[in-house]
Amino acid sequence: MKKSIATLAAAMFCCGLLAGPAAAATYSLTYSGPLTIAEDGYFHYADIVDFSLAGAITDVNVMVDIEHYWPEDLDIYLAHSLTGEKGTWKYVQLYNQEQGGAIQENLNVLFNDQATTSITDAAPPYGLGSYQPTSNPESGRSNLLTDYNGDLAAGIWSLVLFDNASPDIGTLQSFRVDIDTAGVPQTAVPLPGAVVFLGSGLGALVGVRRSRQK
Ligand SMILES: [Ca+2]
Ligand SMILES: [Ca+2]
Ligand SMILES: [Ca+2]
Repeated sequence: MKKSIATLAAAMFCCGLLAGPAAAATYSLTYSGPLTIAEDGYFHYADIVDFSLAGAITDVNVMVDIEHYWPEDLDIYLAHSLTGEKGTWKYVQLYNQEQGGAIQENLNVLFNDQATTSITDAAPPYGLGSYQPTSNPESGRSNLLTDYNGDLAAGIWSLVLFDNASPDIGTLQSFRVDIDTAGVPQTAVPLPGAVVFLGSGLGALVGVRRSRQK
């Protein structure tokens, strides 16, 4: 059943590619948890799969709703891939163990490059505010959501979470990705990658799930 859904989604994606230039659009995609962010030494992935999105990205914002007694244990990334294949994932770090202190509980904020303050510089409690992603990403990682601009919006959007310290654990209740797109000419679409994905089906998603972290 799952495989047939994935195949249908991929077919819709393919048809979208063949339909020509896409109109500008705004998408709001939501993942509903709960997803436990265990202290098990592993990254935890919350995936939104949507191959029907059309056009190239002009802006991405991310809302996270996380229950956690000590959010500064957490590293949080947004990751996107058009196909799910190894080596195609683009990561942006949103949050890097920001030193909020004990008074900050939970994390329910919007990450937006156009906000006026980085969450690194904000004083908790953060409330329901909008912040730029961390200004102190892990070495080699981007902290710019604008890095997605120009990429095709379709594919897999994943919130990637890691809890660095015990004993407090948390739960991802939900996250939302807001994506603005503009139309792109048909010649800009990477058809060979899409064909490979169609041939590999759901197995490609499962395989990449284990190996996406570089
Ligand atoms: Ca970190
Ligand atoms: Ca933005
Ligand atoms: Ca912890």
